[in-house]
Amino acid sequence: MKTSSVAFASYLIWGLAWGHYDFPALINNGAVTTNWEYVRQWTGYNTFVPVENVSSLDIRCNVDGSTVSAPGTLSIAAGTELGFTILPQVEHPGPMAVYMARVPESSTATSWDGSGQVWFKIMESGATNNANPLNWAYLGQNKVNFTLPAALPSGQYLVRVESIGLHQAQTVGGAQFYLSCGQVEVTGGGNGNPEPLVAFPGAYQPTDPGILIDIWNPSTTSYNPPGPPVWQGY
Ligand SMILES: *[C@@H]1O[C@H](CO)[C@@H](O)[C@H](O)[C@H]1NC(C)=O
Ligand SMILES: *[C@@H]1O[C@H](CO)[C@@H](O)[C@H](O)[C@H]1NC(C)=O
Ligand SMILES: [Cu+2]
Repeated sequence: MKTSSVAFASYLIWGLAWGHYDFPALINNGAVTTNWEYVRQWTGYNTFVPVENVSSLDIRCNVDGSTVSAPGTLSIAAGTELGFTILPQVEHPGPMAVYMARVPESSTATSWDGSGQVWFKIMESGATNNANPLNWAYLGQNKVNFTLPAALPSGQYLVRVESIGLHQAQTVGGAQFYLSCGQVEVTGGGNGNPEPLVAFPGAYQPTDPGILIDIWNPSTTSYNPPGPPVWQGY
């Protein structure tokens, strides 16, 4: 077998047999864009390996995702539908969330690192029931989409999508964070004041009830996602 075939075979084993996944492309009002054109191609993306340390910089935009740029910044109108593709699909039970952070005037979406208390949540999908087993809307899905709030001020933003795999979350550091950051320029925006604002790392603690949880225990019949509440859009 040639070396390249071996590498490809191991890629398949890591990507599929281990049940890992990532978010390579933005979806612009239903139109899938090119992989890694608007999403930062973090180091190790082709291994699909999740982040497990919520205190590390990797929790912001994945490994090297604060300093790596995507080539493009997607122009998209406030109040319309943005999304991410999921490759190959969400493989683990757990919640989905989307955060955004406004790029400072002095910087650009391609060069900003996303540091500071700047991130607000615009979408959250927790358990869809209050019973064991808990059910998850995105398990098995290969895309996630959401409405950009109409009140979102115009300007450049980083958009951070996150799926948390809770299958081994019964031990500290066992929850698996699958995440990517996209680069967008919001047009036709409003005068909203996005809040509350959090930092990554900082927003999560390893012992948050939505991160340290035994979903396999029959007495677990509810779920409380980590992080701030969703911005109400005004
Ligand atoms: C998590 O990351 C923080 C910050 O880099 C580091 O201090 C800590 O040792 C890491 N924890 C583990 C368990 O690797
Ligand atoms: C996501 O896209 C689908 C079409 O693929 C649409 O039916 C659905 O309403 C969208 N979801 C949200 C939250 O906008
Ligand atoms: Cu996995």
